[in-house]
Amino acid sequence: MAEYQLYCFAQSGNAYRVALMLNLIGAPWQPIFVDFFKGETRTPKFRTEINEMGEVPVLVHGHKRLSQSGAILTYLAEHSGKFLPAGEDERLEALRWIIFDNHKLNGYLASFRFLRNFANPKPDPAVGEFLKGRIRSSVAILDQRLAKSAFVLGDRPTIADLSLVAYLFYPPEEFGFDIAADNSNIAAWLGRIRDLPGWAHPYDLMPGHPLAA
Ligand SMILES: N[C@@H](CCC(=O)N[C@@H](CS)C(=O)NCC(=O)O)C(=O)O
Repeated sequence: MAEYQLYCFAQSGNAYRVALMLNLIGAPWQPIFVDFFKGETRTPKFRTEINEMGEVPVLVHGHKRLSQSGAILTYLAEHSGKFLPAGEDERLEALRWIIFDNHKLNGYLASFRFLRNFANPKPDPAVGEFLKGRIRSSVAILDQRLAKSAFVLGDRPTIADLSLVAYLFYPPEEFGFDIAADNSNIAAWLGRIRDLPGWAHPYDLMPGHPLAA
């Protein structure tokens, strides 16, 4: 059994944040596949034994069991000393971006991608249009931020970056638009993250891709 276990599945950008961080810090970890598309996160067993919130990612480290990628990234940064915001100002700045990301950027992007690729029945197109508008606005905010510095908090990557990349390495065809092609600062930033030793694509890092028919 590896030191860290991560409940995850390949299509989850929320879980990818944590899988990527574990890889980047060189932690010994193993994925535990969660069959989200068969409803595993909704089962009483998952909710009583794994996570009462009914979500992945869940990280197990010894006696600790953590959910919410923002909390997990914080835990890993504090334990490894890597991707750690320095001092109170940076800590709060990272938290501010992680909350913005969870709510307004990847929160909407994840919902949009789910509805477009996996929902059955398909939603009213107006829902997709609403989400697209919200995504466009949040992506522009991130792109502007990245015009000022190489990474979100400055010249080195932190957990704020690892949160914000959540769904941005998934194939553009899954979204029907290409965020990197349309936003040059985001494209350059994704390139810098891709160059970090230990980077891997979500579909190579977590189990469950391609989806079984
Ligand atoms: N804010 C959470 C979001 C987690 C989340 O929504 N996970 C999805 C998978 S990508 C999930 O497990 N959803 C289960 C469900 O909706 O039933 C985080 O960052 O960890």
